[in-house]
Formats: sequence, C-alpha cells, structure tokens
Amino acid sequence: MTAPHAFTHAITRTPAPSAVKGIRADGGPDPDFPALATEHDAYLATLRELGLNLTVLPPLDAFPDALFVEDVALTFPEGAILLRPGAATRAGEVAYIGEALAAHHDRVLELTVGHVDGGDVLRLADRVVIGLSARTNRVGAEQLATLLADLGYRAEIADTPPGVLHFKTGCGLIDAETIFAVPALADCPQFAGLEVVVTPPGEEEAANLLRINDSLLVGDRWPATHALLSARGLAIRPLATREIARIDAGLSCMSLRW
Ligand code: CIR
Repeated sequence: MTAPHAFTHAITRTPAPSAVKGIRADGGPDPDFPALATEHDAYLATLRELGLNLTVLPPLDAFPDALFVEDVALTFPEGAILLRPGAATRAGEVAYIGEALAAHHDRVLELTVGHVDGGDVLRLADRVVIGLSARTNRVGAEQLATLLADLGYRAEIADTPPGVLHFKTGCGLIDAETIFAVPALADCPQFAGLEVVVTPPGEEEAANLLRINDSLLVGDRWPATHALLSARGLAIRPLATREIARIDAGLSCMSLRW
C-alpha cells in the first residue's frame, strides 16, 4: 500500500467541558465529558506514537466545538489556509488557530468569502476535493480552489450526499489509490479512477477513518470494517469514538495534519 502523503506534524485542541453542548443534527443526548476527554487523550497518544510532532492548544470553553480543529483551517507542507466555518457558533474559533499556524507555516492564506468547513476537504494524492454541504457553499469552495492553486494544489468541487454532515463524514483515504466511502459516495465522479471500498452495512460511521503514514485510525465499534481493512493488509489502530460521535464528529475532525 502506498501512503498518500507523509505527515510529520499535527495541531489539536484539548476539549473544554462545554464540548458536551457541541452541535448535533439529531438532538440526541449530551456526551459524557470524562469519557469524551478519555477518547481525546487516546487519540493524542496515538498521533504521538505514530511519530507526529503535536501542538496541543488550550481548551476554549466559549466554543463547544473548538476541539474539532479540522474545520477551521487547512494545513499543507507549503502553507496553511484559514477557513470560514459554516455554523454561526463556530465562526469565532478561527481567531484562535492563526497563531499556531503562523508558528509552523511561512504562508498562511485566508478565505474571505462564503463558507468552508475543513471536514468537507479531502486531500487525495494528486488533488484536493472540496465537498459542497450544509457547511460549505460554492462561493467559498471556489475561492478556496484559487487559494489551493496558490499553494500548488489542484482542487475539484464535489457534492456531499444529503444528510451527511461533511464530505469526510462519508469517506476517507485508505491509501493513495483507494477510498473508503459510504454507499451514497460510491459513485462520486471525483473518485473515478480510484478504487472505492464501500462501508459494510450498518458501519457507515466507520467511513471517517484517518490514514496517518502507515497506519489507519478507525473507530473501535466497527468489526466488519476492521476485518475488511485488515484483510487488505492494512495496519488498523481502533480508537473509541462513541462520545465524540454524539456530537457528530469522527477521527479526522480532531486534528490538522501536514
Ligand atoms: C459540528 O457540528 O460542527 C461539530 N459538532 C462536529 C464537527 C465534526 N467535524 C468534522 O467532521 N470535520
């Protein structure tokens, strides 16, 4: 298997107790904060074990969803881009990420129109796919494509299926040529030429997996997914996601990587 890109660094943010009030689409129960913090700790430990140089930002109690740093910026070896999250309660998070980006990146570009959540941006080996969603609109996606071109990345705009929060809620990269995706994204035109492995029935939530160098971080509640991916010779690192899933999040949401 070919790793799509090597990561050496990541930025994360410690969850604040207010995280239990994070946005959720279905109005379900609050997560349990200690259990959520334990999930986050295990995630950080895994990123460290995989050799990433980790920046851990302090909690932001005024922003319940601020631990999901993936949505406020994009990071690449060539530079970073500050985004404009589509949920009004999350817009203020952006002001708290710039310093960490500037500490690591000579170039920090900025989206100035529309909205884009980083959860809608999938980096492939040869290009970047921006999914339109309830959080990412076309005007934001089009400006983001020009900013990505400045950093040397070709971008394509895709559709996120209805009912899927973010494009990457429904898919993740297994390796440079292979996507793991929910059935609704199996025929995504932007995946033409790639192999698409579809999530086993009932395990659609497993689609938000995270490839870090030679390992694949996968939610721990998905046995059929583990069997499927292990059979392909992939090194699986199962991680608990029950509590963060209560506020509509998965493994990619909790870090910015480059
Ligand atoms: C939100 O609705 O914005 C958060 N509760 C979950 C964000 C998940 N982020 C992601 O998928 N990249």
